[in-house]
Amino acid sequence: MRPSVLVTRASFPDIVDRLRSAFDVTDNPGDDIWSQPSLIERLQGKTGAMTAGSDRIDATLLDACPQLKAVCNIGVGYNNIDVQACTARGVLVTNTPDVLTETTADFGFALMMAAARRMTESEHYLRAGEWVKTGRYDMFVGPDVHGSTLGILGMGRIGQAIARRGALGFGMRVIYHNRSRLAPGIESECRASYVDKDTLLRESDHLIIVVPYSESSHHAIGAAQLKQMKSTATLTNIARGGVVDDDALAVALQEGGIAAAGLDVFEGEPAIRPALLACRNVVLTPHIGSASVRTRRAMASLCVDNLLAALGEGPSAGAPPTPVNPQVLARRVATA
Ligand code: 8YV
Repeated sequence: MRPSVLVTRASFPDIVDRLRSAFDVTDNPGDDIWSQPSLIERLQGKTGAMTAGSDRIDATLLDACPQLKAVCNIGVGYNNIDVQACTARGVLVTNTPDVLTETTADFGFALMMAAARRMTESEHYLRAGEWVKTGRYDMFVGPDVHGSTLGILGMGRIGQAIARRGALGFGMRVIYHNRSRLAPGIESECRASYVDKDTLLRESDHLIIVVPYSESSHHAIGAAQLKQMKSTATLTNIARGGVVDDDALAVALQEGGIAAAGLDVFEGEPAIRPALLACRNVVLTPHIGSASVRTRRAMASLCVDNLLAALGEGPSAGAPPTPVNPQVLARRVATA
């Protein structure tokens, strides 16, 4: 009997169709968001799942779906999945790194520039017909991006790609803070200097957050950290909701603690704090950092490759390209 798999979110039908050559596929063409009980129900009898950030895969779900062998997530981040619980039950987890690095760095840079140069705020003004009435020479002045200090919190692949854009394209001084310091060769290639977190907060003209979400990065930027920043600084979050304390950020934006923010991710998204919606000096986008056609297709394709291989199908059968918990594969080989 062919294995059955569940595809939880709609993406590119031609790419998802590749799964149909090997599996019985149940998908979600209407792109409904399923609650966890509904997800559990739909996963009954399924050996694999192609999941996204909106699906919570935890011990409760795994215990209710004992036949599940692979959870293949679209996205480099996988904080929606309890990887330890998966590993303990022999469930392979995969993600989609690398293919989105440059596209997401482009977007982070664009969001930072839009916040600094007040693009959303000034567009609202123009659309409201205010320009003809109240236009002034000094309207919407904001901080420069070129030649300023770019701070990066989290210096993985996307952080490094942002650093290169800042240093090489915009003549910025680039400083970063990360759990571990980069090798000297990578630091010099990115033209980025390692600093402690306090220095990063104090000296950045434009601070971009690219750190993965975990218990230890929860509210890494809260009221105390926002107070350390320059009142002329911008903050951009393209990492995950919850790394920044959105309530504290709304206060800082309203009170002039910082100049502006660019946010692509939110605590509790897709719901957005009303206090943030009320701020004029924030650019808000619906988690689209990786959303170029080519990259979203590449992510879906890598996810399909992972699912095929995880369940022993396709050209790399048994060796999914980007496993998160490869120890599950090693254990499968040892017990085969
Ligand atoms: C995804 C992301 O598009 O890769 C990630 O971790 O946040 C985005 O690139 C999003 O998670 C869609 O599932």
